[in-house]
Amino acid sequence: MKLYTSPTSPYARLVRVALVEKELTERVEYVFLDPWSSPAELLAVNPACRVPTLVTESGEALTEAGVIVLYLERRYPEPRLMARDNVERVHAQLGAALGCLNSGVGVFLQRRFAEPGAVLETRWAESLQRGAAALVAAVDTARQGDPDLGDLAVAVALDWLDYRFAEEVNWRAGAAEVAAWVDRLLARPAFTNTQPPPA
Ligand SMILES: N[C@@H](CCC(=O)N[C@@H](CS)C(=O)NCC(=O)O)C(=O)O
Repeated sequence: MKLYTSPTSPYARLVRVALVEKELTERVEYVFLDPWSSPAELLAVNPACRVPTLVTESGEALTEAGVIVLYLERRYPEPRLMARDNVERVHAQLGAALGCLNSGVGVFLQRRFAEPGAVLETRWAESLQRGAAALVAAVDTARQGDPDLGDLAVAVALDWLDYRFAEEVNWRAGAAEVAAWVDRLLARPAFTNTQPPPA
């Protein structure tokens, strides 16, 4: 497989984390690039020019982080990142984490490219706060066993909030147990090996 990725994309990080947890890294060639510079190599496999893009062993180009991690779970089922009993919760957490990232990345991009206080910046900043609170509220810190895809997605999203919005989205306040739970996940090699460079 070939993964087009970048050091800072939280979407790409989710795929990279899943690849480590599924013990697949030896089967992947990682191509780090800046999607914003429209590299021909990325455009050739993804017309939207976004990371993550995964080219499978059979040569199919897969886009969208959620699609890619669910594909990995289906194609390479062991070790499992989704127990049959948890299918609904895992999908709910995966969607909530990606939705929260969409709001956050939207705010980040509005601030970079749009006028200050643009309507979409305000709308997405509000949904970012709600999304972060919902992610924190949905964590079950008492659940035993290895983290699954839902847990990994939540941890990627909350860690990205610390990376880009530490002042503005203080999800750790009043959530000591969830913060400790996230920090335990962040100590796993899947996370330490995929940490973004200093902001
Ligand atoms: N919905 C996509 C979002 C991916 C995305 O927005 N990636 C960003 C980096 S964080 C990117 O490549 N942006 C380049 C562009 O949109 O031109 C997913 O879930 O994978």
